[in-house]
Amino acid sequence: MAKRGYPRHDTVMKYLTKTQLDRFNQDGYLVIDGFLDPATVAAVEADIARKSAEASSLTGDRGSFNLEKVGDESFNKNASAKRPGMLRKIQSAVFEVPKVREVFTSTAMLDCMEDLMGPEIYYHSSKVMFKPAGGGAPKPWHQDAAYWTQYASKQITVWIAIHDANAENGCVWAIPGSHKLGLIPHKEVELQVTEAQVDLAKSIPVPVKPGGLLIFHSLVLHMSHKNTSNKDRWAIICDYDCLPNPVLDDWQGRDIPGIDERGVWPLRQGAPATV
Ligand SMILES: O=C(O)CCC(=O)C(=O)O
Repeated sequence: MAKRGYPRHDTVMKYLTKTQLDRFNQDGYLVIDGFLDPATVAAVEADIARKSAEASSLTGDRGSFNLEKVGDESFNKNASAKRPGMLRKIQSAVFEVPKVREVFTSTAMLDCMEDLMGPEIYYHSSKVMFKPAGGGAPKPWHQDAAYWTQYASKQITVWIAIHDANAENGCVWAIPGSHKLGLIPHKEVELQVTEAQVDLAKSIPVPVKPGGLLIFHSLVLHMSHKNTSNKDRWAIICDYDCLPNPVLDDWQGRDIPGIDERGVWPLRQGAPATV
């Protein structure tokens, strides 16, 4: 029996190559081009646009909608001024945007996650992350595990580019191998680490083409810059867990299909295939 958790090398791979798995273990992240075909990317984009239209007259956060804030500090949750109708996030995206749910619960996606996490896969949280042209806010250096300290740091995040994400419009930057550093202390305001805590010389941009995946370990240090270009940068993000921890954010006792009475949403509960 493979042990619960990841990585595993003793089982048949369902989606990834051994080289990709080794790369993930070494760097703590992995890019896979062309996971979604252009038609699927277009369908997801249209469904996000449909949902976003509901937020067009908002002047403050409501429900799953988070608006961009004014100024470079707009990632700071204590900054009050909002940019009316300009979305930063749709939280709980798999429950709000059906095409996002289809992508993140697809067989190919779960096969890929199984190669990284083992045969037990649980949903953890999800969002659409907008970085609008002409000022979409930066996201400072952080490790996602800092948000989830009540759980073992075994989550893996899948970040999918809906638009071309490059250094001009605020792609993700990462520090290869930083998942081996353990959890670094984060500041309280919009959890982040200071640049003095990061070996910036090792940071590299991680551009991703539309439909491509960026998969990262919850301890990898990463950030993204402000979008000063004239091109929007949208991404869809899902966090998976290999332990049966309750769904984050979304559940709160609501009756959501798929989520059991513990607040846990098992996505796959298979026996490992042995070589
Ligand atoms: O999409 C981005 O710009 C950054 C996202 C990110 O850092 C995160 O979701 O943890």
